[in-house]
Amino acid sequence: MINRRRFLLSSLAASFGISLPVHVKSANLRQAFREGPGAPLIISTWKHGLPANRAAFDSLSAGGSVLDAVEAGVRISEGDPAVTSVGYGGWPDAGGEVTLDACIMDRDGNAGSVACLKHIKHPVSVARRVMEKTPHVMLVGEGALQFAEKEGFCRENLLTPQAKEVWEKWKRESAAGTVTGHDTIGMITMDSSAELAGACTTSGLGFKMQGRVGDSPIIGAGLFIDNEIGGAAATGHGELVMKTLGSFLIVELMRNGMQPEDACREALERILQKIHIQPNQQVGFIAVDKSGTAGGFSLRDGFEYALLREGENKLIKASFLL
Ligand code: SD4
Repeated sequence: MINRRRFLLSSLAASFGISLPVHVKSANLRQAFREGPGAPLIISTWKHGLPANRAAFDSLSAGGSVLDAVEAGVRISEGDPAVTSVGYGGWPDAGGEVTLDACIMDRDGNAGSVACLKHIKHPVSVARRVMEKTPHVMLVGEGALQFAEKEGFCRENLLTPQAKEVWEKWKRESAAGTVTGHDTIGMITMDSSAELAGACTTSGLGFKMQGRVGDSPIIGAGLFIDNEIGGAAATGHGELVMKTLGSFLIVELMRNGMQPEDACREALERILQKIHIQPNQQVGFIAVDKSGTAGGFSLRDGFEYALLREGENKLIKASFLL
């Protein structure tokens, strides 16, 4: 009880701008979870997060690790051609090529990432191999593809007839430089022992400049996990998230006692303070802390996230700033 009181005190102190020593806050977050129900919690961005959450939950239920679960979860969106912003069926770049960005992070602070990867349907699984089988964090382009093939991943055509049609229409009708789409999947999974893992995977902004890489595969921007504190993930215009290292910032704000939703809001305020944003730009964040509190927030109206906890998997409309 004393520890729960201290946890509440820490949150209260944060709301008055008073900072407690980091080791006290971390210990309180850990203790608060131990006093909680200890059920898995899975949060992910957008409506397609619902089936992804379910797959992550099924993986945990089958005895998978929290890392297995987060990978299994986002692979659902990667493999679904109806999800036109992730993996197979994703909208291509300006040259008509599907290039994928993804990252994954485990409870021990290990991370793997791929960017501008062509022809491979499940970039998150390649990112996991980068993490587990190389001394590096990130592989890009041709090198990432070579590594994937060496690891046994097969080349596939990722451009569906539907995506090709949309791209051809864009080429005929749209002004050069117009980009679109905000449906990256970012997921944070917490198992019943409060261990955390996260993943983020996308085909990036539709019709992006060739060679462009967004926030999603950048550790600290599209995703960050600190197993002592919590995790955060981003969706939307990656340039805004990269310039403010949004996910890392959110985890640091939670380290200082802020609630996940407030931390997401604060990271969006930071974007507004530091960057001149365009009228069409959107960013959404999700976050979970070690006590099992989850939340999200977005710059503008329209962002939703999927939250699975205590057997219920539901879509939540995020509050927004503008
Ligand atoms: C990017 N953040 O490449 C991604 C795009 C996206 O939901 O659609 N996010 O900038």
